[in-house]
Order: sequence, then structure tokens, then C-alpha cells
Amino acid sequence: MTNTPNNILTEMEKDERLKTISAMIDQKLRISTDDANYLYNHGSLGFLGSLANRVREAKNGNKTFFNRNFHIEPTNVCIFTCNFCSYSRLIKKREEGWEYTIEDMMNIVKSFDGKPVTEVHIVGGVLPQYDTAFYKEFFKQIKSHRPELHIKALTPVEFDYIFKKDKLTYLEGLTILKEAGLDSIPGGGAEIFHPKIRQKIAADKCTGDQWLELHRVWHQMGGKSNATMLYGHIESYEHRVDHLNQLRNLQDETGGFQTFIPLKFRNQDNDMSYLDEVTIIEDLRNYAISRIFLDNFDHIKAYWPMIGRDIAQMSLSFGVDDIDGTIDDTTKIYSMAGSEEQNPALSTKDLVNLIKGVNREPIERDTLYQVVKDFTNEVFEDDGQFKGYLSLPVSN
Ligand code: V47
Ligand code: SF4
Repeated sequence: MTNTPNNILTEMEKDERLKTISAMIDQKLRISTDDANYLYNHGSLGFLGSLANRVREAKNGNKTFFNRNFHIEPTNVCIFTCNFCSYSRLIKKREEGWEYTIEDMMNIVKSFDGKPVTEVHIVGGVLPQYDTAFYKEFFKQIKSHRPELHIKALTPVEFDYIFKKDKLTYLEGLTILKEAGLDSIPGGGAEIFHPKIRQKIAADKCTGDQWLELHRVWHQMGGKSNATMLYGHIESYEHRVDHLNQLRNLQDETGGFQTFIPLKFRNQDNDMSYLDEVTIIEDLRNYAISRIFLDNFDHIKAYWPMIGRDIAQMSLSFGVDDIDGTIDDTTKIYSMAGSEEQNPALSTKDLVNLIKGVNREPIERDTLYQVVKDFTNEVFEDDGQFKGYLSLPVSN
């Protein structure tokens, strides 16, 4: 293609717009949804990284947070039919899945006795036997066994289902579960809010508006929660920006979100396996634009079992300041969907070295971002030195 004067002019105009956005970031000004769309369409990886890193360092300096938690998934069978999820397929052969009782799950909780975990993350499929009374009893038993363990549990998908079934409003249901021990709400179930996409990938579970309303009610009760976005499937950049914008608006209203976690669509063993996965470059661009756009979120988190350790480490230069998934990650949802780490487990030492390897400061936090331990000057027994990248090259 030859460059006509018009083409050259257009390129200059584009550069001008990127320059303007860059100046806005320097002045800590909020970018618009149009700006965000522009960045998705025209921002190079290097440009986006430098902007996102400025925002990250202005908010969190070099600090990189992690926490020690474990997962409990009550079941891997689900009545809903999200096409991207390997759990929904198991309902046809339910006997191949698991359906834990409270006793089964308390045995998992007890297996962590004496281990330095501060949080249990509970989320899984939706089945009728798991109702409000079930979770109330389960949370009470956890708290009576280990009162200081933070319960981060369930998503609007489960809440909406069980509260409707039990004829409770969101406020009534959440109040019951809070009294039983629920401490915070994880970010799952958000997927893509836009109804055009949600209808195609998650037709029968709660809507985007219901997801947002449930979090609004929880925040109004004084609770904290997280938010996610499942990206890299059939959505367009406009749908991602719409999703981020709805989160930013709710955060302006309530201030209850702690962290945003972009989740990369993985294509193994689900009804969307025909789709290619997006590239690592796209993952890093997406982290960066999320960091730039969500100016009222304190933290952007990478879930390393999903993207692999190397990309998680790289993401720390693209806006991410928090890495999830330590010690002995017991979740199955990702290994079933084709995550990089089939049996994700990372020792604290490995994670600390991963963070130090890119000159960041590792801080162990609790769920509410209170510092548990600053590992910046920690020397481990061998010699505490970083010995190179920790995992083999990722496969995609
Ligand atoms: O909502 C399901 C996603 C989410 C696939 O809040 C998939 O701290 C990719 O929300 N490819 C649940 N993703 C997990 C989640 C989460 C994870 C880590 C930390 C936190 C937090 C929350 O997993 C679901 C869905 O978006 N998911 N299938 C798949 N094939
Ligand atoms: Fe069920 Fe959640 Fe999977 Fe959807 S994403 S099928 S609601 S477990």
C-alpha cells in the first residue's frame, strides 16, 4: 500500500491521540471509553506497557502482593450451560463428577490445619442440594473450627440461584450468610456483561445486571469483593470496554472492589474448543489497558496457574501488582479447561523469587490487603537468590 498524504495525516492524528492519552495518564486523569477502544485498536505492546507501569507504580510502587489460600470446589457438575466451561458438560454424566458433603469439605479444611493459609476460596458448580441452609451450616462449621480463616466464597451465579430458590432477596440472603461467616466475595461469574455476548456464552445463568446488583448490595453492606472478565473468545474490544466501564461505574458508586482479575479463555474440553486462544501479547495488552482504564481499582491480579509462571512474571511490567495462586492450588476449573499448570503448586520461596526476579518487592497480604509479611529483604535458607526463570516455556 502506498502512503498518500491522507494516510500520513491519519497516522499523525493517531500518534497525537496516543500522546494525549499518555499526557492524561501523567496528570492522573481518567481516560474515556473511546480512549480505551482506541488503545485496544492502536496501542502497541511497548506503549501500553509503559503507560500501565506508570499507573501501577503510582498506585503500588514496586510492591507485588500475594496471599496464601486454598480452594474448595463443592462440585464440578453444574446445571448451567456456559459453553466455555468444562463443568457444564459433566451434568450428562454426573456420576463421573464429585458432589461433596459438608463433612467432605470440612475434611479439606482440616487438612490445612497448622498450615500458614489465611483464606479459603469456595466456588464451584451449581446443583440444587447446595442451598442457603447448606452454605450457612458449612460457613458456621469452618468458623467454629478455624475462626481466623477468611471465607471468600460463591459468586452472583450461586447466590442468585439459591436466593431465588429460597425466596430471599439479595440483601436477606447475603445477611444470613454474612452472619454465618462469609467474609468476602470472589470475582467469578462476570464473564462478559454485554447481553449479546453473554447470551451466546452463558445464556442461562445470572445476567450482567444481576451480577453487578449482587455486588452493589454486598458493598452497601460494607463487604469487599473482586471482579473478573473472561476475555479472548467471541467478544470484541467494544464488549471488553463496556465490561470495564460498568465495573468502573459501580466502583465509583460503592468503592467495594479490591482487585480486578482478567481471565484468559482456555479452549480445552469445552463447547468453545473450536476457538483459538489469544496470544501472550494480547494477554499483556489486556492487562495493561485494564490497569490504565480502571483508575479507581487499587489492584490488578494475575492468576498464574492459568497463564503460566513466565507470563505472570512478565505481567508485573504491564500493570499487574498481585499474583494469585500459592503453595498448593487445589482448584480444578482451570486444569480442566487447559491451563498452563495442570497441578499448580508453587512454594512461597518460588513465588518470592519469581517476584524478586523482576526487581519487585514481594509482600504477603491477607484477603483485605493487610500486610502479613514483607519478603523484600528475606533471605531463604539456601541463599535466597533468584536462579533464573522458574518454569519451562509455555506452550502457546
Ligand atoms: O467465572 C471457566 C472462569 C471463573 C474457563 O476473585 C474459565 O480472587 C478460562 O473467578 N477458560 C472462576 N476461564 C474463577 C474466578 C477466580 C479465579 C481466581 C481468583 C479469583 C478471585 C476468582 O473461571 C469463571 C469463569 O470466568 N472460567 N471456564 C475457561 N475455559
Ligand atoms: Fe456452571 Fe460456573 Fe461453569 Fe457456568 S462457569 S457452567 S455457572 S460452573
